[in-house]
Amino acid sequence: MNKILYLFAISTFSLLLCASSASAENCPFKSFSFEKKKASSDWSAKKTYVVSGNRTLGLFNNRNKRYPSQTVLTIKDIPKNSSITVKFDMLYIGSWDSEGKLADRFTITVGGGPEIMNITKFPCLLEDGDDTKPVNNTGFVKVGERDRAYWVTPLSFTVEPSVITNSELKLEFKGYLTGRKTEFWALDNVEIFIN
Ligand SMILES: [Ca+2]
Ligand SMILES: [Ca+2]
Repeated sequence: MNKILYLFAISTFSLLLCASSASAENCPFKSFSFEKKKASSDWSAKKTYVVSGNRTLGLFNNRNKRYPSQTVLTIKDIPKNSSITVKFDMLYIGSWDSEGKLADRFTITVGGGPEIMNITKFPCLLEDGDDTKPVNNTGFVKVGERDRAYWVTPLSFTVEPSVITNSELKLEFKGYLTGRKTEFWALDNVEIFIN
């Protein structure tokens, strides 16, 4: 079976699975796996990057002009009075710091308004602070000249209907990094569920 047919068969199969499941809860309203070079217009920053053979949305770094510092996801046509749940894989690339002078931060906000997530603890552990000796990392990815360790963490959050206006929601994903060349982030497998 050629690749396109195979992919078609898989997606048809998952559609059937969704249609036949007793509750619609398991079927995402929208999902993004970023398998093309550019993400869809739902995203403000569209560049993708291959990490261990898999395309992700990124890379991002707020201190390095070669990379965007944030991306905004616009979700339209949200049914009235519904909350939405967003699940995604967060890729922490490099030596993110949970404390000290070099501490980093990652936030998700509703279009200039309320903060949904404010992450200050990261899984990026290094033996003896040596970034060639990462602990429990998912893998390595080449960024520029260097192979950097990365850690994937599944994250999720729910947005209440009170902050959704005119059936539309803008979610801003942003990192506040101290490292210009040593710390990056990317997103993958974003799924949006209507509750
Ligand atoms: Ca992907
Ligand atoms: Ca840092």
